[in-house]
Amino acid sequence: MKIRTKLLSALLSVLLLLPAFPFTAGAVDTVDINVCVPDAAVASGQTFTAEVRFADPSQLGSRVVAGLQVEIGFDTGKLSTSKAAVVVDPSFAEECGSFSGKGVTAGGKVIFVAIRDGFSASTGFSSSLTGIFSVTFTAKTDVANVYDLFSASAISAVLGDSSAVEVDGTIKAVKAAAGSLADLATGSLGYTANASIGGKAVGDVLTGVGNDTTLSALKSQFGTNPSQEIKVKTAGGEYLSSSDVVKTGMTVELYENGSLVESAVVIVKGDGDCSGACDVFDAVIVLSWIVDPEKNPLSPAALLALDADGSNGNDVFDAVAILTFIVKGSWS
Ligand SMILES: [Ca+2]
Ligand SMILES: [Ca+2]
Repeated sequence: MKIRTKLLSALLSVLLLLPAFPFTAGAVDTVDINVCVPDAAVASGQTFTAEVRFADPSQLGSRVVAGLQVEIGFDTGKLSTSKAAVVVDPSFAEECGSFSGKGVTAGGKVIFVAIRDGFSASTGFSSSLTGIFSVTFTAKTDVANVYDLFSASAISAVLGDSSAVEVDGTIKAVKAAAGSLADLATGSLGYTANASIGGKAVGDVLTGVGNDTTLSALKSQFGTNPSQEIKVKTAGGEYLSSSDVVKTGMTVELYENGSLVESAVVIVKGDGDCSGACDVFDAVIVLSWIVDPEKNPLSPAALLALDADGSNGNDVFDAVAILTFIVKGSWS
């Protein structure tokens, strides 16, 4: 009851402020909304997230959108969710101010309403927006593919402009692209497929991992959503705990709803002895390898990490670059 009361009061405040805001048909331009749902099996008790987004934010630029109402029906026999699991996108929330409301009904419907705060006849939601809100569902039973639970007839949206004219558009469930390490890596992190060093294949690599980076610090550098998880394992197959340091040659793995999606070899620049940091011993081992690579072998991942000057090969200049890094404290 409390949820409904709050939603109602939000709606009421909107109605009081905007007595002339009925949605009526007639506009020509369209604004489409996607409900991005994982195309994956989810086991009983597991969670997954549906992201509600503008399909093409540039549509907002050509069309003033001042208010919207989105409803997503779900099968209460197979899924559960709550008002707390409906999370408004921060950028979108900023543009709404206090003019948004959300609720989950006992009958199995997520309802979201929002109006642009402080709009004028020419100012609706800005075209830099993508996300609107997300809903995290918990499976009550094993579901072969959660995407199949979001039928077109159960989701709806109505959008209006600041002249109280309904904006044409569509809302549909789309299969969320499984995330990739390349998409999710942020900041200094980089992903390179099929990397090699001096003609030796290393495989897919994650670069830009700094000295003494713990697993929890690394995780914070990925823009994962609640259905995704980053894990790192050693060459021996042991998974790191949060405070363990990520080192050259370890494997970073991306899981989506519990399934392994992608993996890559970790490269900590300059860390050729796989200690997790670049120090003087790394300069020593690259010189040892140069002098006698058969007696002092190094893995392709180590050689890539030791290519400190980025020449796609290993020579004395890598040792010089490593020593320079140590005294300067940065690679640039
Ligand atoms: Ca090292
Ligand atoms: Ca080099």
